This record gives sequence, structure tokens and C-alpha cells, in this order.
Amino acid sequence: MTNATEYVQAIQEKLHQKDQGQEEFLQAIDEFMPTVMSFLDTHPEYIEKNILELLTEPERVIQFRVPWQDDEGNWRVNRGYRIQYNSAIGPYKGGLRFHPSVNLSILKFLAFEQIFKNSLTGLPIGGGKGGSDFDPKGKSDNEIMRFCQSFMLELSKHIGPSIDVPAGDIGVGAREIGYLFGEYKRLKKYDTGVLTGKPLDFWGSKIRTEATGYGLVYYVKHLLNEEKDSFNQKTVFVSGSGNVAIYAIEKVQELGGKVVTCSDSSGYIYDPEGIDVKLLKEVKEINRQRLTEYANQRPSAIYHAGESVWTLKEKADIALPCATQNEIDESLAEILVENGIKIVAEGANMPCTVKAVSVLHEAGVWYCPGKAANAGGVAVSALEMSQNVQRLTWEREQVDEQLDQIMETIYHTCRQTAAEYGDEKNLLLGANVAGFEKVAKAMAAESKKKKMKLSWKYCEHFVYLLEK
Ligand code: NDP
Ligand code: 2IT
Repeated sequence: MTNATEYVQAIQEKLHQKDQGQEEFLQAIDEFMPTVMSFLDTHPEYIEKNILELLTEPERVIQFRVPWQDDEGNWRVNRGYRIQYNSAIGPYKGGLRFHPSVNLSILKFLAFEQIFKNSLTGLPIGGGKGGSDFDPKGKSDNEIMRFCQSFMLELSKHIGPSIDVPAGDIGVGAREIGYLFGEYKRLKKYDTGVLTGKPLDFWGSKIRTEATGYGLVYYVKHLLNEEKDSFNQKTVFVSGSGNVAIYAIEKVQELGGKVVTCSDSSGYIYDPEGIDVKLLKEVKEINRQRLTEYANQRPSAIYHAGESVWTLKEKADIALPCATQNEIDESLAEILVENGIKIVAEGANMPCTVKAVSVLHEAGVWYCPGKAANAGGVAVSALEMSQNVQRLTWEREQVDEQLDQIMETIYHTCRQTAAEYGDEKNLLLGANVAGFEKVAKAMAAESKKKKMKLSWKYCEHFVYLLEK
């Protein structure tokens, strides 16, 4: 029989051949594969059933055109996608991203990661992701609405509360979910559970807006607790200034830490007095302005145009990348180490490159992978699905408490699994193995182990039946 290393490497090579050019997808594969080898060594039954190769192939990839009219009456065309990656433990679940960089590779990496993230939540949700290369920046509300309606015209054919339940991601928040839901309702029927992250007025869950950022901070809080430490007096760097970043900043400050940075794709803010989260919300959420506006209104803030926040050379304790994939490469990870950072926890999906993760591990920095640390968003999405099925809305405190408990369980699962398979501090290994094991078990249960062998016992039984 093939050993686990050979088996995993053969799948990896095949994917590199078949999916040439899908850089982000192959990066996610290369990050994942080596971490499950020791697990597969002790579980040959999954090799026998070829579960890993089956799992790396998406169940379905849907691509469609999205025509829409701009305010001048011109017809524009974008590309829409939905990747229905794996439904072993529940309906496909994952966000929609609207950003000009969106392509098949990015959505496949996001959907692949989502499988394990959703599994770690302990809730019955499979993995999926979708979106479009549509750029919401500079578009009017009407243009965004018309785009969302056209996008849903096609997407509605493929989703449903027990089939596939999209939500938000970059460029998709409650406003877009509202337009998408309105169109779904017109096309199909009133089905609250078809999307999550809905506005509260039509059955969205309390705390869903805050969930990813809060959940990220809860994950780190439980790590700090176990190390007999806390957020109190900690200096924290955050990147991004969108949904995840804003609520991560809010929660860190509530727990006594000081966040001194945030960023967007045009530059970053260094605010040594601590980010004024009320002002940040006003600039980004209410007025939908750029971060320069925050700097204009806040005397203590220094704005660095065109630079990555991770080039900042100042002492800090914790880094929370909350913008996008590959924002921290090897050399930026080295700066983080020199700055004295002890914990890097990913609010974004795959913000650290594979080499950056190695730098952090080698320097003894706690690296908390996105698929575990940012699972709070999708976890509360799953709680929204539960509320929708029950036709109930739960109180803020109730959802927040459940979110905290889920993040605590995910953290301990990662740490215990990491210890079981070699290295207690390797939370990436812990997250990958624990997320994979549950899905692999479910997939294995769907198929018989081997063709039944014709043993003497069966032959005797057959003869007995013939004689009868
Ligand atoms: P938002 O659209 O609300 O905010 C995105 C933020 O990241 C903005 O500040 C944006 O700046 C910045 N950003 C986006 N792309 C780039 C880029 N190429 N370079 C530099 N900055 C960039 O998105 P979210 O906050 O929802 O998502 C942020 C990350 O968190 C993503 O990786 C997402 O996949 C992940 N995530 C989101 C969850 C959710 O529930 N929303 C759940 C789990 C993970 P600008 O405005 O200039 O584009
Ligand atoms: O990356 C993610 O987990 C999300 N964008 C949230 C997905 C969801 O279904 O809430």
C-alpha cells in the first residue's frame, strides 16, 4: 500500500498539473497537504477510499455572465461564480466576494478553506464560495442594486436553504445581501434561510455583523488565557478597515488592548493614541469614505499613502491581518518578528504566504490560521440559519455567548489536535487535521469500504440457498 507521504504528494502533483495558473488555489493546497500526512499515516482507511483526492475536487463549479446597466444606460458585463465545493456535512455555505481581483483561483482557494473552517465550527455546514469581478467602488446605490439583481437572476437557480446558503465577504455587506434577498424573493418565494448576514429587519441574526471580528479576538483571548495572559495593555496592529477589521478593533479595545493601526488598499493609518472606533465606523460604515478622511478628522493619526501597514517598524504584541490574501509575505513576517509580535491571528483568509508562516513558526510566534480564527462569522451565519428555521430571533447576549463558546472550542480543538499529531504550538496543523477528520469521516461513511470478498463462509451460504 502507498504510504501517506507518497499518496499526498501524488495528489498535490496532479493538482499542480491540472490547475496550472491557479496560484492562490495551489497555495492553499500546498499549505494544507503537508499538515495532514501524519494523520493519514495513522488512518490508512482514508487513503484506501481515496478521500483526499475526492475532497480536493469541487463537487460543482458554476460560472455565469452578469449583465447590468450603469446610470448612463450603458450595458456592462461581469463574470459571476459559485463554487459548491463539499457538502459532506451540510449544505454548501460561504460568502460572496465582489472585487475586481476575483477569479476562479481565488474563489477555489476560499471555498477549499471554507470546508475545514465550517467543519471546525461543529455546525452542519458544507463548504462553498462565490462572487464576481464586479468592483463596487465608485458605483451608485442604484448600480449596485441592479448588479445584485442580475447576479441573483442566475445564482437563484443554484441555491436554497438546504442546498447552498451564501453570505457576505469583501465588497458584500448587509446592503448587498438586502438587494440579493429582494431579488431572490421576487424570483422564487419568501425563504428567509437562503442567505445569511441579512439586515436585522428581515431575519438577520444579531451579532452577525460583529461576529468575524469579535470571534477573532475571542480566539486570541482563549489562547492568551491558556498562557496566563490577557489583552490588557497589549499593543495591537490591525490591517483593513472593513467589516472584520472594525469589529476586531472594537473588541480588542473592550478587552483593554490598544489598536494603533488600520488600513485600506490606498494606505494605512498609524494612530499611537489608539484607533477611534466610533470615528472609523462613521467614516467607513456610514459615509463610505476612504481612510484619508479618518486622518483628516483625527489629529493623532498619521496617514501613510501607498504603503503596507506591515512595513511599520514599531513595538507591538499582536498582529491581526484583516484585509485580504497574501498581505504578509516572508520579509513582512520578518518585520513583525523584529517588532516583537508574539501572536499573529488571521481575520482575513490566507493573509500570510506559506513562507511567512514558516518565518513565524521558526521565530516561535503563535500563528492562528484564518480557517480557525475567523470562523466566528460563518458560525453566527449558521446560528442565523437555525433562528430562521425556528422563526425566532435570539438576543444579542445569547448569540454573543454562543460565539465565544464556539471560538473557545475551536481554539482548544486546534491546540489538542496539534499536540496529538506532533507539535502543540502548530495551530495550523491542528486546524487542518481537526477540520479534515470530520469531513473525511462523513465522506467515508457515504461509500462502502471495499468490494465484498467472496469468502468460504459466503459460498457455503450461497450453496445452502440454492439447495433450498
Ligand atoms: P470588507 O469589504 O468589509 O473590507 C475589506 C477591507 O480590506 C477594506 O479595508 C479593503 O480596502 C481592504 N482590502 C481589500 N482588498 C485589498 C487589497 N487587495 N489590498 C489591500 N487592502 C484590501 O471585507 P471584510 O472585512 O468582510 O473581509 C476582509 C477579509 O476577511 C477577507 O479576507 C475575507 O475573506 C475575510 N473574512 C470575512 C468574513 C466576513 O464575515 N465578512 C468572515 C471570515 C473572513 P479597500 O476599501 O481599499 O478595498
Ligand atoms: O470567509 C468567510 O467565512 C465568510 N466570508 C463568511 C461566510 C458565511 O457564510 O457567513
